[in-house]
Amino acid sequence: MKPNRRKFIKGAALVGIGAALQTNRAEAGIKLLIQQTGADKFELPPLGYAYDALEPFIDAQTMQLHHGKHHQAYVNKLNEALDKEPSLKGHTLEKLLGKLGSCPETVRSAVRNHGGGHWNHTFFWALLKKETQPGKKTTEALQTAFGSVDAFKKEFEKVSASVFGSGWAWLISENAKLRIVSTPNQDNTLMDISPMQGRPILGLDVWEHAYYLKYQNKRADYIQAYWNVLNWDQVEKNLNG
Ligand code: MN3
Repeated sequence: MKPNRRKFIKGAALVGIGAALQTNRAEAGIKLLIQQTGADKFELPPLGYAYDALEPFIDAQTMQLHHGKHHQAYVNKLNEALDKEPSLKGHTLEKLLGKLGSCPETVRSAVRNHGGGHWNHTFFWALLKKETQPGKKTTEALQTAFGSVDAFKKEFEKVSASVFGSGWAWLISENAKLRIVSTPNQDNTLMDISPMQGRPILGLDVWEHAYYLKYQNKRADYIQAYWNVLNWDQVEKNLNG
């Protein structure tokens, strides 16, 4: 490719990304904005609680590997991709994911997989805490959308169990309407390339690395255990977001 043409495409991608940020913020009201640091790098966020805080439902070793190894690897590989395309530096992760379609092809898959991995896990860690209960607004919203909190749980379990291979199950808000969806791999509904669009309210990682040490092939048991560690206070915050 001629240098001029290449430069033009990079410039166009950057302008497109800026426009997407404004649209996303205005329409979806996204609160979780993951920033690059002053060195234009994304960083592994601290969990905010001990690795064994979710025992016995999610074991300490799984949490340690999941956060310290898997999530760290997504962050590292995302940074490596951005080093190859400096035009993508200085943006929030939400902005990058919302404009993947215009992301230079050389790094698009890397930003999708590792940027998605970084966002999804950052979102997920905040959703884990023992002994919380659905708040008033959450209860009402789930009743309106699904009939009851229990009916929501049943539907969410069904969708989580039926993800083929690796992926995520989500409760999303799409134009203030709640829906349960799943995405493959590290995709999420903030990505412009996703067939489902919406603001995640809660999500469950159903990759085997999230549960295999303790639950082996019994994903259904892991999904049941999630209800014991789902941070309903954070769900309520996300709903208000
Ligand atoms: Mn994971």
